[in-house]
Amino acid sequence: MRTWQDIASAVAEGVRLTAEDALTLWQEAPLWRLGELAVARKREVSGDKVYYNRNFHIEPTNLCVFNCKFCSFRRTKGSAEAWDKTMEEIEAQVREYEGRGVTEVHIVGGVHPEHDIYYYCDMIRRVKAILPQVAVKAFTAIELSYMIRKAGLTTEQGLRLLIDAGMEAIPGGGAEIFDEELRAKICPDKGSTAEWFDVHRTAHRLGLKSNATMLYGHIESVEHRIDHLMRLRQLQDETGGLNAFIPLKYRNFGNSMSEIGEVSVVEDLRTLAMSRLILDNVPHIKAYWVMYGKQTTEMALAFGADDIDGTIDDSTKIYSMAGADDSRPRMSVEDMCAMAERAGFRAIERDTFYNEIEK
Ligand code: V47
Repeated sequence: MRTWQDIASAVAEGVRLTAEDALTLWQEAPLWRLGELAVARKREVSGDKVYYNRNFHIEPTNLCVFNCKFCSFRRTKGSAEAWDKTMEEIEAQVREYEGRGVTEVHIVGGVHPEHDIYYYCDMIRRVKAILPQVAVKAFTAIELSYMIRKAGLTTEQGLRLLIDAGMEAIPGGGAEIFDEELRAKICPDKGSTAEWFDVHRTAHRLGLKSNATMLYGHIESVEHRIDHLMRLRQLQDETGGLNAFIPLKYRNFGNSMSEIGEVSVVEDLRTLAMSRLILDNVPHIKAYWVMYGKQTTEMALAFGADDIDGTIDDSTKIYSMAGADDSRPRMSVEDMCAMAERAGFRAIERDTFYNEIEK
């Protein structure tokens, strides 16, 4: 077995990590060295830039046919905390962003038992009618797979309908952890790993870009995380369709795995750095500030992240319901620029496709 020092030197020269070497590096290299290697890799891709965007989320419903053990967001029908927004409510939310320079709307929610793919196509059309210049990044692979199968369509047919309605990119959610045995424990009834890959692979073939996530810090081991990242690296070798990878730290408030606790910030930084090093073919590693909180996000920039997500404007509840620092997450452009500068980088506004926005 090679030492972590040998592996680090090889990585610095651009050698691709094997699963075995990744494990040694992850477990044995000191934190500062992982940061050094990951930032050097980040610089090859995005120089001294750190990306952010002006975005908001629509969470149409928190009713869900699935019952994932880590989820703090889901409510059952009849609960006082359940919601299922009407189209008029969604349109009213979207109208608030007219003329405000927003470039992306992220639409994700529970997998509703009744709404079908035609309902979601209508939703996208209504959003685009109000904000035509805004990119619609919509629905996790699990929501997509469910609505497409329920309509009796193939993945390609379903995605084509949504693309015709105006869907332009797919967010990374629903990936959780790809290992099938673990998935059966933390989200037994949820759409499978195979479904997640089928949706993303088909989307890439149709020319859509997508993101990928990994839910970590629960019952998985470092080996499971490496397996997850290797499967994504393989997909990216095949299709090149992934824009960004987003490690999502399990937050333990208000769900049925709360007794597990949360991993340390040091573990977050190791996971970010190792994601950057293993995923040598995915251009962007996103430190999602809503989930990490602002302080860890700033530190993440010293561990290979080059994207912090966006302004959000208090439009998502998934993380505040799971115990994240900000109960009403919003960040100004000035604060995002200041954060990037303090970390020694230059903040660049981007659109969904990482085109830079001219000032
Ligand atoms: O798939 C749910 C995660 C994801 C918890 O693509 C939890 O740009 C931690 O995917 N603790 C949805 N995580 C969010 C998501 C996302 C977020 C921001 C940007 C993008 C992007 C995608 O949230 C779910 C699940 O993995 N999640 N509950 C929890 N208690």
